Amino acid sequence: GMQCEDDRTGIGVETLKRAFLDNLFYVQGKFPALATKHDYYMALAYTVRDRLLQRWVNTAAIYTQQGSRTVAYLSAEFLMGPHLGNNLINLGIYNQVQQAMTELKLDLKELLAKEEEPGLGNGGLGRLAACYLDSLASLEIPTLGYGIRYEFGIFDQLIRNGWQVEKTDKWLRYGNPWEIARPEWAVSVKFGGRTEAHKNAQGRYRVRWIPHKVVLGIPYDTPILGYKVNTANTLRLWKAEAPESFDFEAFNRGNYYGAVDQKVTSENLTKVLYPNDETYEGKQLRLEQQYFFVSCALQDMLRIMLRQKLPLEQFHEKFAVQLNDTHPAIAVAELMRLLLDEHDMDWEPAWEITQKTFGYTNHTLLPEALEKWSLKLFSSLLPRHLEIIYEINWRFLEQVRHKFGTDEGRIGRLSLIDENDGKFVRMAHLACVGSHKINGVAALHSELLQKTTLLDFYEFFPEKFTNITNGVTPRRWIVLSNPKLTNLITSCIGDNWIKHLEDVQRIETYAEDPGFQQEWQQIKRENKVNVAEILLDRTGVKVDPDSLFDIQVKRIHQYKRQHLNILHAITLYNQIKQNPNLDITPRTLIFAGKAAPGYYIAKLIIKLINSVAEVVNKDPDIGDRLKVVFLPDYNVKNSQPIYPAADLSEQISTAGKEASGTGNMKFAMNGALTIGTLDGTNIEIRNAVGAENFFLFGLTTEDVGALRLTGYRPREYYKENPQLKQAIDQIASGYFSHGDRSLFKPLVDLLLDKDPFMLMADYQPYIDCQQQVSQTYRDRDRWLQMSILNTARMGKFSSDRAIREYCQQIWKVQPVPVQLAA
Ligand code: DL6
Repeated sequence: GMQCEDDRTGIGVETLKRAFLDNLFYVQGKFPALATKHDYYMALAYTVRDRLLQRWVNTAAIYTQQGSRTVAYLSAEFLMGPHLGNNLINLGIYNQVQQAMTELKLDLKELLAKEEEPGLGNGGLGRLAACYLDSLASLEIPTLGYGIRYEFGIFDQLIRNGWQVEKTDKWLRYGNPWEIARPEWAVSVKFGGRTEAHKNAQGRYRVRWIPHKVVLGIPYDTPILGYKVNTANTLRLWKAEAPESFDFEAFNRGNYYGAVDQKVTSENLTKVLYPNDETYEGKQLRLEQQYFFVSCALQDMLRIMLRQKLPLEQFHEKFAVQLNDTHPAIAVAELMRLLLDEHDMDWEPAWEITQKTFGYTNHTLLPEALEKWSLKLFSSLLPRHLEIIYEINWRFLEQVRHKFGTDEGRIGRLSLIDENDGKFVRMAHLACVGSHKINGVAALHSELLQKTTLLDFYEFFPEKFTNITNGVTPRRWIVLSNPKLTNLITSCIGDNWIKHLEDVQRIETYAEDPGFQQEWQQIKRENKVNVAEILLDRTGVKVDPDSLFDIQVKRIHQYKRQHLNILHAITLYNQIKQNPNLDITPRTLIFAGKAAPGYYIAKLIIKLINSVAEVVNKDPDIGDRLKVVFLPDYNVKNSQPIYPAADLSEQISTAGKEASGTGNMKFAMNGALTIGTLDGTNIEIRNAVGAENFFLFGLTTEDVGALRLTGYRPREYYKENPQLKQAIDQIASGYFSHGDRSLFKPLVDLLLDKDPFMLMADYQPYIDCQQQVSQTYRDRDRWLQMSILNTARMGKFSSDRAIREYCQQIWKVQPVPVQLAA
């Protein structure tokens, strides 16, 4: 053995066992006979953490020493998923740890399952931030992720009687071994009050902000290790606390309850994540959260600059700050305030620094998602920022007039203030004006941004606009989730593909190799058996692993059209009922996803899926030919077994609505074929894998626009299509709701009268395309070849490629390799 290995850093099996038992004793305070599974998980987590800390501290030392240019990724959401498994992969010690646990008569899988995931995000946007942190560290780019340490993340979803029920996510209940509090770096954040003028030392007028309240921000740091490198970056999440000194002594002397009340109010700020995906909520607390973490982050960056003795004029040279959507867009005004009011800088240099500092990523075209804050709320919470925004706007609109003359329509459309229907601050406009680059997240999305939502900005400064197509990390989404496929690929082409996903292309030569196909099929089957066990355990539904696994997992939203998928399920059901001997390709339809708690129609869609499932699954005429299952509580942890088990990936949003999609990438990388519309990155996936290896259907973005213009009449499709009519009539008549005709009426009426997402128009093309899928699945060799080619050609969709593009086009940052000090 490796006798000389340090117990905190060594990676030999004997060392790992010793370190693990030591942590069980000295961290958990247990000996094996009393230890619970959770104690063992914690002991292992601390064992891994020790190995991370060695890299983390070295990384910090090198960044400080070299004064490295740093990416600051500002995001209200980081949907990290469980850390343990990912850290084992990135440290390269998964196998050693597995062996160590086995020798201690423990099962690594069971310990991994004990980790509560930090669900600090809603969906794609938060998960993208997590993939990007993995790639940034793997590419050795100095990075700080800044966000909010929500005490309660996205709710846990229960299904009761077919309905979604939300349960508080108490993820911190048993402690979090992955974070370290840094109270020594706490900052103060002001809210409310008023501003006043005063003279500075040079006798020049400056503005002072006298707030109504002050909240403390405490940073909690989590190390983010790259794959097989020594770089460990930092995710710095802020928790709100009451300051000891402010209201406590000055205002509440002798008023103990008042003081405690103040504490409770302050801490409410970071209590809970807003569970809305794609709709903003004009709630005061949400704006407070946004300003809170942004101010904490910028103050923290200023502290780092001062510590490194860098002049503030170099802020944009030290930091490239990315705004993950408009949630952190208030940063534009906050950096201006800090430079002007707290560091006595003049407007022009402060504005130049600000614009050079920020980049803005837009993640949606849906109008209901565009954030705007009423002037009333904004001025009461951030009076100084409103003054600054007025000044930015005034100067900006002067430039607009200079370029385009007095075109009041254009000026009204570009203004940072919306005066159409009440007065609002438009956060996307603030982000555009305050950034030097603006990007969409897929080619189509970036094009539509320039042609529609941000057209006026595109006309004013076209050079700011660019596209960076999203990507996902192959470490979590292939290596960790699909170890069997990983081993097969690596046994053929070596393991370079894990860092350079373009290399998986090399498995193309095996696409028609019978031996390879046989192994490929075997792995898919084992992954399906695994999911079949999970489904049985969580839902009681038994499914056939030899059926076609047809999967749609994502947030529930009308534009994503889970209800179109359900119309297909009903159609298949009716076909079998009409012809009981029908020789159809057996299918298992799997759904999962959360609905925003206040999104009534989305919740009704969940109820519909479960209601159809109930009828279909217990019908003896149907047997194993069709099953419909809704897997509750979709999150990162529960999703990891899903992608590797899919035969078919459902990406069926109305064209023009899904900015990118990232689940589509996870599926295709794991060998699922896609049925999809020409939307988001489906288009780019289809181009990459080849049109012949992709099931395309439906209206294009242009078709959707044209159909709207000429007058869309959804009821006509219903009247003229007997299969569609039968399916809709069954829903309406209570066939799936024990005769209750009122239950699904809102959904049926919506589809027949307005159908804003054009399910009626896309129904028959979808059904026909699904028929093609079923046919193709029967040709085993053809399907396997298509599946292999999908994986082989997905190289572009690694988040490493996306991050390289951000580094070159937007951030202008270079890798900073880290060596471990001897
Ligand atoms: O860019 C990540 C992700 C895309 O893949 C999805 O298509 C898009 O819907 C999602 N956007 C949001 C919007 N949230 N806000 N604001 O979550 O971003």
